[in-house]
Amino acid sequence: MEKPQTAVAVNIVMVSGSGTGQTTLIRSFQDQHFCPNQWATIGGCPYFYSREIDDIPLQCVMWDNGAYPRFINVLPMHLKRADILLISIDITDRRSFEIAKEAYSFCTEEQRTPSDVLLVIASTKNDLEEEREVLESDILAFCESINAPYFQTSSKTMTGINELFHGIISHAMSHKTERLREKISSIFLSLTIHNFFFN
Ligand SMILES: Nc1nc2c(ncn2[C@@H]2O[C@H](COP(=O)(O)OP(=O)(O)OP(=O)(O)O)[C@@H](O)[C@H]2O)c(=O)[nH]1
Ligand SMILES: [Mg+2]
Repeated sequence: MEKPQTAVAVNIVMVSGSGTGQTTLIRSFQDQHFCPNQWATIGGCPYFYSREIDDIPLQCVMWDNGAYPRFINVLPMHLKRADILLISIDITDRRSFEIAKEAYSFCTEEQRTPSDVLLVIASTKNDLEEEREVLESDILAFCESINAPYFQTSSKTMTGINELFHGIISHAMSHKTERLREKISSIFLSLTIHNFFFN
């Protein structure tokens, strides 16, 4: 694959109900260990992740949106530029599942997200199986109904965290480099046609 001149930018927009463990998920991925005791997120907060993947520079922004629906007003602004919409469900909180379904409807209504956005569902706190309030079969049925890939995670045990972020980032990168290549070929084609007629 040809190395792009500029970095590929990937926007991950994250949405969930209060206390789902969304900030902890991001911080644990960034620091590669469990980061408890986060402040409650107010509005929306960007976290950055830059790497070279297969010689391609990557600049990833993970938008940590404050609890849905409390901070619903700032969400459309972030959704507009989303490559990935990541909705999380806390398995120990039945309400977080209901909120995730409501958030999914809000985010995908009225063209709030680009039509080619990758929608992903993650469950959190899978180390707390004995406190489970959301059936795994209900989450799977929801994911199937909206055709979204599903990742089980626990920030506490670092289970599924790298699989989740590396999986969605590499998907978005190959999607974006493909689109960039298509754009470059169409510009090249227009220039060739222009030169043919006007030179
Ligand atoms: N046992 C366990 N606790 C977790 C896990 N992830 C997060 N927590 C705890 O859950 C609580 C809420 O985590 P946050 O990351 O602040 O949740 P949030 O979704 O960002 O919450 P708000 O920003 O307030 O909406 C904290 O006490 C975390 O330590 C996990 O995987 N396992
Ligand atoms: Mg938070």
